[in-house]
Amino acid sequence: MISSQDVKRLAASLGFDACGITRAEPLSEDEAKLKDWLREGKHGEMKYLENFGDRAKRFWESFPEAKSVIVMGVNYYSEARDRGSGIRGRVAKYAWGKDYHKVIGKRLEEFKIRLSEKAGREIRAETCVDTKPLLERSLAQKAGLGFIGKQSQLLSPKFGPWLFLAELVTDLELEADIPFIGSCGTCRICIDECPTEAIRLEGGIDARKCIAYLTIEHKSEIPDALRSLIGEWVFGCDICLEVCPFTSKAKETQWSEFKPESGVGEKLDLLKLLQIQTNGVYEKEFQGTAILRARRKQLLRNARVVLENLDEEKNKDRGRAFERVD
Ligand code: B12
Ligand code: SF4
Ligand code: SF4
Repeated sequence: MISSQDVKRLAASLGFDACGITRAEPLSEDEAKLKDWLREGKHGEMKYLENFGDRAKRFWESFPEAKSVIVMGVNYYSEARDRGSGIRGRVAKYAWGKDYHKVIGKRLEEFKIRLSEKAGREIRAETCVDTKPLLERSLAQKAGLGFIGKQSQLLSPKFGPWLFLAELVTDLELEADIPFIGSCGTCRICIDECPTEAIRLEGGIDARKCIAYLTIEHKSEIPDALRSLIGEWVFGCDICLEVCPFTSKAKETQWSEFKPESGVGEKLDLLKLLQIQTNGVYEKEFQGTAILRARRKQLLRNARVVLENLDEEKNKDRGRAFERVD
């Protein structure tokens, strides 16, 4: 027999920063929320989310012996230490190092093998990092890892908003953890600081306005009204995580793969980006990083928007300098 404590010890020995367990069952209430969100069109061009319900149903039907979901958190926080120069755009922290799908996916496979060894039988386990129709934040809250903040990130009492989430759905019967109860209270800092007003007071975001969506998932041109609000973000956005008071809990990651030295780092050179003429060169340049989630055309489009914004900033500065001279 393998206990929940054994599972957590094993997860910690493999470097996972947090681990909790919840029962394997469809999350009907949360899926209903997702349905409403989709009905309101808040997902924009992320068509793959539209059949989430059907995919989730098929997933659970294909795994009737599933008993538990082991939810892992991976701390990816790194302090900014960029000393580079040039005309550059900001990259969200989650994409500084190596592609988390690959890094964590590999570690999950190892976890699965070690669990079978410990259990003394070949267990059935499906691994997931973004890759299955599972609402990862809801599962993490149910497994006791933290609560969902107004900006819709899972906030961990130990690591703040800087955890990747990953799961093993398994046929092992394990004792479930108590769901985490917490709330933002009256805080609304992220709502006030989000440049595009994408965060709703009642919680959750309108992805169509979110810079992370616009720079990574949105394939068409960026709407005129939002271009200047994107500021310096060339890939993703971290503002609502950086301003969250729970960021005071952040600690440097132990995963060398996610440090800025392991990948593209904190900023991308915009003029260099604009010189990438073919998809082949683009793929080679960003191989093994999460940047490839965006196509070459999208990243170059983002680079143009940020250049426009930096130019505007410079013009404003010049204006201010003249004001001072006068
Ligand atoms: C689509 C997606 C996006 C979209 C939409 C984001 C969104 N907020 O919905 C975009 C491209 C904008 C995005 C951006 C980011 N993402 Co993203 N994304 C996803 C993905 C693939 C699906 C999320 C989803 O289904 N969204 C639809 C909405 C409706 O679902 P939801 O917000 O999770 O809400 C559900 C529940 O949480 C619950 N719920 C929602 N609000 C509330 C409120 C209360 C009170 C309660 C009880 C429940 C509840 O009900 C909802 C419906 O089921 C997940 C992986 C996954 N499979 O879960 C990663 C994921 C959520 N993303 C992640 C990350 C890291 C990011 C970014 C930080 C990356 C960046 N810096 O650019 C940003 C953060 C932006 C933000 N403020 O959310 C991590 C989050 C980790 C964490 N600690 O929470 C995930 C879990 C990936 C992972 N495996 O680690 N993302
Ligand atoms: S990621 Fe940026 S744009 Fe998106 S909700 Fe957070 S602050 Fe707003
Ligand atoms: S900034 Fe405040 S309101 Fe927003 S998620 Fe953090 S605690 Fe909640």
